[in-house]
Amino acid sequence: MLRPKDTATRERKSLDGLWRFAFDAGGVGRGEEWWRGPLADAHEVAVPASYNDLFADPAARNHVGDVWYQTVVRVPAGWAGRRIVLRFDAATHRAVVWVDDTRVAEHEGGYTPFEADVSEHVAAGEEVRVTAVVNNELSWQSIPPGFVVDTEDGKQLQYYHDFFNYAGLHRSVWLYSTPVAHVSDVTVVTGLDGSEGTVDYRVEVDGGEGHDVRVVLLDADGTEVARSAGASGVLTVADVHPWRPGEGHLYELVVELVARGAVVDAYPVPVGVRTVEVRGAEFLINGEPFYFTGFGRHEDIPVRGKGHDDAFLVHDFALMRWIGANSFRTSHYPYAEEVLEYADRHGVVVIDETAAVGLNTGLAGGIFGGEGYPTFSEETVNDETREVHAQAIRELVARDKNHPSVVLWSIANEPESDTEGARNYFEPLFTLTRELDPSRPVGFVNVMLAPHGKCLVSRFADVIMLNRYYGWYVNTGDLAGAERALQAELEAWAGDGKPIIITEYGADTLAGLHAVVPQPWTEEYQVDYLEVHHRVFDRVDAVVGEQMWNFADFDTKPGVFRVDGNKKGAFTRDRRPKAAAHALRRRWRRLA
Ligand code: GCB
Repeated sequence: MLRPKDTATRERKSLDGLWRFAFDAGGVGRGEEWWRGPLADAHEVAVPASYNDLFADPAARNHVGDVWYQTVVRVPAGWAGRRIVLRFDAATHRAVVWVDDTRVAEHEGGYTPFEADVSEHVAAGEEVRVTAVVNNELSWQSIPPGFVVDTEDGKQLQYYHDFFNYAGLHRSVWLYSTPVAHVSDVTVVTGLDGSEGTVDYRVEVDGGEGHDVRVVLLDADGTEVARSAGASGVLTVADVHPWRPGEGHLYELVVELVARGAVVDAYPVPVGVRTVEVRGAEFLINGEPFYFTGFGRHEDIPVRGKGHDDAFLVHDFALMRWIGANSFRTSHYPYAEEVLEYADRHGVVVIDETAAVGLNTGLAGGIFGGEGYPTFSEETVNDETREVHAQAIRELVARDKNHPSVVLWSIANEPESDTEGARNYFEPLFTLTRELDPSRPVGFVNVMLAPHGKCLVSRFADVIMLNRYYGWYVNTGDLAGAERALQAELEAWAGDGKPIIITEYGADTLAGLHAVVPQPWTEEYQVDYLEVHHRVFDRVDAVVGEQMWNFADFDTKPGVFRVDGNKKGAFTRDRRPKAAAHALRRRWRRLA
């Protein structure tokens, strides 16, 4: 799905800012058709942002159910006769949208965009009312899964993942226009052969029967390096300047739709020419072994919650650069497209993950009302869930396929993976991901509960991704024992002959807490814990990466294991370094 852009033939208008907003605690808005007029008793709310922490009100933070967003927008007068599209970059976890009284869109899944052609429902120069009902409930058939419990105090939400269920319009909303005949999709796959680069392209067109497609590849300074005609083809670039980790060199593929010699539509796609390959136990970028350093992260900041924020975007990348990180994982959902575009431009390597987190009742089972649920069953995660999961993968690949920064798909985080149910659930999802994108390796992130020899899903993966907490959840306070256990397990995985990325290892640490003897939660313990892990990684050749958990402290639901959230950050939630940040910086700058 193409991101809205201003081009010679296209225009976009941001709908970001303050919107009218109403909680629908009784769940009556759909029946009462609240979209038909101005929302009554409305608050004002910021878009983009999670609504949860804006109001200093526990009922707002913990609301479960529908909320209503509304704004009025004037359609630019110059858009007469054009195709007009309303686009939401994200609505967490699902939404229905109306333009005035007409229902125009519905979308499931909180972290991928959706849009509606509203040309027939709006008039250039006139105002329209845009209303969205956004719902934050999780079920066994949502990705991520969870369930709603009815209590005396109203609905409560339970889920198996370790971050707060922030909700709302987390990313920008756009009204944009294109010509009626327009470019509707572009796919690029790049190759390298010595000093020659190739750009395999495929263009899809809507409403342009009889029109021609032509493409021009420009270098960063605007010089033309290749051109071609036709909806698909291969461009070759002599003396190519590859995209590589640390250096985000980008070309621009300008796609034009042409009728009778005139350009009808133009759309530019940034292109990084690079290759990705798994060979034996190595992960190769441009044919060279790559070692991942960096983090699992979250989209999580004070007040805005999961709302995208460009200031934090720039600052977080600055901190990753400061610390010597060359990569991160979009744990545990697709991040804002702004983040991937930034990574493209700055040569930061990304493991791109779906929102399939918490498909594992073993991780928190029993805590919820004393009831244990099986993860995979007719009543819990089932075939219908798998179809929702498959759709989440389709939407992720459709959105992110052209980003050179994305080198590996992660289709789930820490699902149950040691049962036949898991094996049957996941095998077709691996097949699907490879069909959608044969150019990138595919994996999932394995949980400690399914170690080597027990996991039945890792056989489908090109890369082994492991989250390990020796010295924290097990061997707590016993780093010598942790070192032995980690070494033994990694050696077993190395026997599979695939590359291993440690996608999580970490220890909760309260900034400012110190001790002279090793004490969990102190800054010293976090440093020692990391050192032990690094020693082991250095001894196991198949380990091709380390992504510490987490970049920064982040918010979670309340719990006896959580002190104002998860404290495993190298940085605090307001991005101040703990001692571990300095230790990581020394190591990663040396490795670089
Ligand atoms: C994990 C999860 C992550 C948690 C982390 C922790 O394995 O993947 O979402 O936050 O452990 O800190 O427990």
